[in-house]
Amino acid sequence: MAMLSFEPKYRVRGGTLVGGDLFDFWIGPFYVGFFGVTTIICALLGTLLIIYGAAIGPTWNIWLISINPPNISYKLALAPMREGGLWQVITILATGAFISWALREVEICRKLGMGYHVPVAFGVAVLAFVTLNIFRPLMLGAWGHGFPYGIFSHLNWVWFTGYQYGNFHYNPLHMVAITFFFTTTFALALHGGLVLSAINPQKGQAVKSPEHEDTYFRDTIGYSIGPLGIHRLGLFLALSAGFWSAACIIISGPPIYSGSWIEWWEFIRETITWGGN
Ligand code: 07D
Repeated sequence: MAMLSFEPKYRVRGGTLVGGDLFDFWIGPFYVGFFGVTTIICALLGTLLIIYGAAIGPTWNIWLISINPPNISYKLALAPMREGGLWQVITILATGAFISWALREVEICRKLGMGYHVPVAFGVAVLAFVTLNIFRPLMLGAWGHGFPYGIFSHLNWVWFTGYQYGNFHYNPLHMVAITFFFTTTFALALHGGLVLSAINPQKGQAVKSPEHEDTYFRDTIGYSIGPLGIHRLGLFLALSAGFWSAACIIISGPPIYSGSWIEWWEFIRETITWGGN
């Protein structure tokens, strides 16, 4: 069925999680839904507050605008608006927008009778965000441990937080996360290259099928994971990248580990004895 005739057939009511029929309609190509409305409200309010924060701040330079979390001395209390309160409200609104967006994706999945793979995937990105700016600050006892909302300022936060633990490259779970990130891009490059090579052959040649793609990899490395398998692998690699990122930052700080990641590896020398030494 061609895409344009498919859409009206499947744009049917139902499958909503809350609100029944209330926002169960489309505006042009966009499904609205209860969670579409909550996404718009949170995102608009959050964006306006960021603009307000920029307006009361010292600069309009886009690279330098920064909405900072409260000072550590505020611990887990609410701070005055100009001293980190804005950051706290924006964090709540950002989280509200992300969760609303994920739930809107769930409603669309339900309407189409699809699996929940897309919202689950987006959920892992959201997990990384809430780990950085909600779970970890809660564990460390101050909102001041969250990262600031600014282009250069968040880079400075990563730099500063990284060196607080000696050298972040030595964080074992940071290693795992980076390995998954790099493997994800490698797998997608191979997959994208393979699909384009089959679907977009030289002028005058017939478009090739997945059988050709499978045979290409069997001929090269003796194994093909297959058309479904590559997408399962891709999802696994990408979700693992996000998951281990969240894990690598949550273990950086009390109550888990607050020393230098370089020295952490000393445990090998301390726990393993080599031939009686
Ligand atoms: C948070 C994005 C979620 C997105 C969502 C959707 C918006 C914007 C706007 C709220 C997590 C939309 C969002 C529309 C919202 C507002 C206003 C993803 C998120 C919800 N590192 N490092 C990582 C590498 C070094 C350090 C992750 C590489 C140094 C610290 C990843 C290198 C030092 C932290 C990664 C490298 C250091 C990280 C990030 C190389 C610094 C983290 C990916 C080659 C001296 C962060 C969970 C991610 C982390 C993180 C990669 C180097 C420090 C694995 C490749 C040695 C402190 N680093 N790093 O998942 O784990 O982000 O975050 O050198 O906190 Mg690192």
